[in-house]
Amino acid sequence: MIQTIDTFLLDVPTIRPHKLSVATMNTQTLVLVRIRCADGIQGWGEATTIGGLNYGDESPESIKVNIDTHIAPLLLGMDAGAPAKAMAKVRRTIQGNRFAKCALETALLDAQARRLDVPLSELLGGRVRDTLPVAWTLASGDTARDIAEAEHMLDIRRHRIFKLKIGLREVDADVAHVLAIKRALGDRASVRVDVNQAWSEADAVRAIARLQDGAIDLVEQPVKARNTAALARLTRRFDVAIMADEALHGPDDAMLLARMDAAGVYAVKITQSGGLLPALDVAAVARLAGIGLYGGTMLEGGIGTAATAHVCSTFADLAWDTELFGPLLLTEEVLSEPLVYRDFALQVPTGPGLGVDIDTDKLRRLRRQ
Ligand code: MUC
Ligand code: MG
Repeated sequence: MIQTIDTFLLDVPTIRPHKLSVATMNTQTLVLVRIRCADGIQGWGEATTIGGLNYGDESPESIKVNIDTHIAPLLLGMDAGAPAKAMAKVRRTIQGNRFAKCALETALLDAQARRLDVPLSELLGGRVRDTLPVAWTLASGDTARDIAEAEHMLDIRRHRIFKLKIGLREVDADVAHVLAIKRALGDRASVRVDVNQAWSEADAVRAIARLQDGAIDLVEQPVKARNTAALARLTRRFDVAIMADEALHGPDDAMLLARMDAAGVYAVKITQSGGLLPALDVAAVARLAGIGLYGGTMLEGGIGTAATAHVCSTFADLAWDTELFGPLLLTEEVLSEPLVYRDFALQVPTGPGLGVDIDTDKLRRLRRQ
């Protein structure tokens, strides 16, 4: 039986300013959910988002209030051994609130997998890979500093895929910044850009032509999320792969974009999808439509990152790898044993459930009062 559901906000400083077109992050607020069951088993989930309300329409505070006030009461007393049934009730009753639903589904599945003594991936169809190559985002806003950061990551064999956050400055300055970094790194790295919706279609046409000539591998969400027609025109126009991120809020969007041939790659995010099972649906649509997969992040800490890793470990084809580096951007580790990053890849945890545990002292210390 589901006995208690607790939510926590943890404010954790980032290791450096993280500049996106929509916000500059100096702190990340982790949203954690703990479900305790009558058989003594507990599960953890995460609903972390980016930039308050600058990035999306759920804030850390709204997620917490909505779970505490409206969603947790639906679940209390239900059978903890039937997570699908519990989530069916939540999905039937609650509109929107994708991040909250994701955290609750993660916690329920973590608990159930621990109960069955299997890694969470095995409840999702089973893993086909134990390691996931991980991109790093260069977002200091300074070209020389970004190149030095990339060189360091190559030296320590942590990342050889780099995603550059652009869209804040004018197009010519951004393009020059990206091409300078690609010239410095050459064939040693894959260089990609994420515009976070900042460009008009005309800006995008002008910029992407030059990025494509400069051997940039991937262009993420260049135009407004709801301007799917423009995304489709850009996908048709260019050879360089165009990825949908903010345009993709779960399986319905995945179908819509696939029908329009609007993107060559999908950023699969468990929170944006509204849970782990809906994220698998997004991936299934992509597979059937010939769209490439990329394991995306909302810069979650260790819980959400591990959950996404379990999901991605089940993908037979993960052509564009992942960006599951969230915990590495934070100054504090909230897990008792950190996730392992080695040889340019994240090792998918192998223990029961998520295979990671919260450090309760850290939780007490970092928790917003
Ligand atoms: C996004 O839009 O992709 C993921 C990595 C990063 O640096 O920002 C996020 C959000
Ligand atoms: Mg993005």
